[in-house]
Amino acid sequence: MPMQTVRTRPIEGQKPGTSGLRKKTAVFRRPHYLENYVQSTFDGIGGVQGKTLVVGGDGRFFNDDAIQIILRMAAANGATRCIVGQGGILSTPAVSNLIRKRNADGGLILSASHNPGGPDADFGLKYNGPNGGPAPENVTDKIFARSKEIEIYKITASGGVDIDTLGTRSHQDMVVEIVDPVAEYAEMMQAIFDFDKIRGLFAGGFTMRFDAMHAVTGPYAHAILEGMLGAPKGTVVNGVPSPDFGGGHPDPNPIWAKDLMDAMYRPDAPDFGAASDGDGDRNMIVGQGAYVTPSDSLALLCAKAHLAPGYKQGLVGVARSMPTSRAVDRVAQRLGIACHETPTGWKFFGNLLDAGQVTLCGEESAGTGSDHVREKDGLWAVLLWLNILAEAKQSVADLMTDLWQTDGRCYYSRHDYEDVDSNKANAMMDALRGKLSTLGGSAVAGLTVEQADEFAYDDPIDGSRASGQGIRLMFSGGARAVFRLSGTGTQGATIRLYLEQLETASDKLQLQPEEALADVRQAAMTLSELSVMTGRVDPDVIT
Ligand code: G16
Repeated sequence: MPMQTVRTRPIEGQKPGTSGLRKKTAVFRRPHYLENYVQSTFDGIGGVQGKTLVVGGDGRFFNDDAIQIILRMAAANGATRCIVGQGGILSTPAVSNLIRKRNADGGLILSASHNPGGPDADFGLKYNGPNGGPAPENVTDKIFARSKEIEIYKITASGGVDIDTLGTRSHQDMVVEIVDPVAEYAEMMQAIFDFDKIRGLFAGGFTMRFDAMHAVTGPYAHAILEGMLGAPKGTVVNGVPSPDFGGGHPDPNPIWAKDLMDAMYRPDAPDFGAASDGDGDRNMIVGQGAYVTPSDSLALLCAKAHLAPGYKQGLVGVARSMPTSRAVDRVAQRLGIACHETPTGWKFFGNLLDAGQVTLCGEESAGTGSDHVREKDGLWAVLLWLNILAEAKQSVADLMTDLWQTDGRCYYSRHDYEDVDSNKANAMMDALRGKLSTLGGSAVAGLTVEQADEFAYDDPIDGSRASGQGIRLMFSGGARAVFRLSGTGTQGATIRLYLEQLETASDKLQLQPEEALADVRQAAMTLSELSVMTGRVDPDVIT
């Protein structure tokens, strides 16, 4: 068989982070770089001989070329079948669904998520396991270990495979099946939500703007929202995936989805606004003049999910990542269901979902999902909101106000300090870590520290322990500040400061978040000495 075994050498730094390996595109395009990582992944999961893999990406620059390399390497390593999205396109939740539905052995997703794309921007590759979810740490550790000792990789000598035409073909001894990226995902959504009800909502004049941010959800949103649900043409904007996402950051938050925010805060705003990210797993929700934080969105979905057919039996339990606000905890407590707190990273929800202990989960970083797949799912969250809006017949703002009146409001904001010198960022975290045991009882900015610790998680299913998962400062009166270093950046270190303040007084539920969070911010800055240690005063991004 025309197959090459190529001699190679380890390349430093092929360590998967929170969400696979993410680097500058130029790094991925260096000779042997992608090949080394793909071979390390195959070796790290025990080989792909006889296996079926799902392959697809968010359409960013280098997507097509990288897929060709992956297919040639899968064939040379003995894989039986690769299921590939037409044109190389598959959203992350669609990959998760295909892995599960087709009983595949895993999948490779080409994306750097919400990071920008292009020759000078970012690229990424992540491996999802047979449950459809991101590889757990014991697997990513093996991949990293292999990347440090790799000596050869295998690749077929022959040229490309047609990935643009639907149907089945072969590459050497491997079957390549090109599938419609949307069809099976849309079918799943139809089984979870009441499409008739949502169609009725649109037929009654309900208006919406969905911003696909030039990224992967465009085809999905056109087909589902405008095609199946009858939303008027033009509801989906920026709906054609482009290799550099129209030159923007496909990151659904008020900063990068500013056009959508502007549209939703105008007098003629549509009833509902939403956006998704590069690979379709994140979401942003905004009503008329009413931005909903991801943490609040999770709480609202937890409170109302039973209005959608897929969740009409109620929820078994919920989970949130540690830095996510505790709004969902309050709803879960009222409903009498368990609420789990896990480290940042979707992979930590996997065991709880597989064990049937949680139905919904979510993160402050705009990820929300359920047990329907093993990834966060942007369009799913939008459809669940639509189903709730269709049943509740209330506006987004009224739904949120009702929720706050019932459970209190967790004011919340995240401050990001980007591209900080890594040594300085680590020194700041080390210094804060070093004094945690002395902080209890200290008063600062009118708040008293009740507990200061570094979050560690013991997985209740497999007993594994994840430590060093963020520094928490809990204050009297329901305030909390969390410090964490990002695991997804590609340049320097990003310090994330997460601020939260609970408010239950009914006359204080409509404050500006900056006002409600001023004391906890000052306390966090004082205790961490962030400005002195890093030279940074104001954050680069506030969401
Ligand atoms: C990835 C993970 C998310 C996680 C996020 C954290 O998101 O999939 O579960 O919340 O990283 O990012 P950071 O470490 O920068 O705070 P994505 O959407 O980039 O895959």
